[in-house]
Amino acid sequence: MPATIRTKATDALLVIDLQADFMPGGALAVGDGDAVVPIANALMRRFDHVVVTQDWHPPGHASFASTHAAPPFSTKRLAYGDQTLWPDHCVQGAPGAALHPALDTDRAFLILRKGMEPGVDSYSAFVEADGRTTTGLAALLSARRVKRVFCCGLATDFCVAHSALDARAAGFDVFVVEDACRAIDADGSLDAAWARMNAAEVWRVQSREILGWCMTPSG
Ligand code: VGL
Ligand code: ZN
Repeated sequence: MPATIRTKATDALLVIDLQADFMPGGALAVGDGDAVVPIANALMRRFDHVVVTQDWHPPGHASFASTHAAPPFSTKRLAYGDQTLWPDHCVQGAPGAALHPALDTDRAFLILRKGMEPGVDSYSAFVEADGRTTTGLAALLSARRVKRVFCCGLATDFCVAHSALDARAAGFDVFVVEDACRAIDADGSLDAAWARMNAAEVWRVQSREILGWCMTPSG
């Protein structure tokens, strides 16, 4: 089968949070998370505009359960709304924050770090959890004449979904490459994320539609 999606000069790929802490054995491990690294590498070669994101929290970040002496995966009301509390993860400069060593970032024009504000989380690569503070990414992509944004990485139901929804809200046509993502899936969060994405007309696609069958990586 030939590729059914032909990538264009006005397409961008976001490669989201492929970091050690989200890999098996990491502090906030996403099951099978490392399986998406070779797919992301293959996808990046098909895009003229590639952005790699990196969750990059200061120690004592507001999204860490330890900061509030609360159990991980509980919820805490913060100034901007309800925040899921996570195990400490992706602390700036720590080994767990490093990008996966097999991720080939050579074609990325930007490595965007997010979640750096001590009191505000940022699942999205576009807008922080306060719903107001922009990372500037939408303007940067628009300046490069990008019209379509393809998303892959971790986790489908958190950083990928929030980035996809915000890209859509910023006026881009948005595609999530499902098999190039893996989910945390706590309390039905994966189904809920797809419901929101479907409602927003974020399109679900598979990597083989972009790569063609013969290019689907095996490992
Ligand atoms: C993420 C939870 C906390 C993600 C980041 O990359 O999906 N999830 N921080
Ligand atoms: Zn985080």
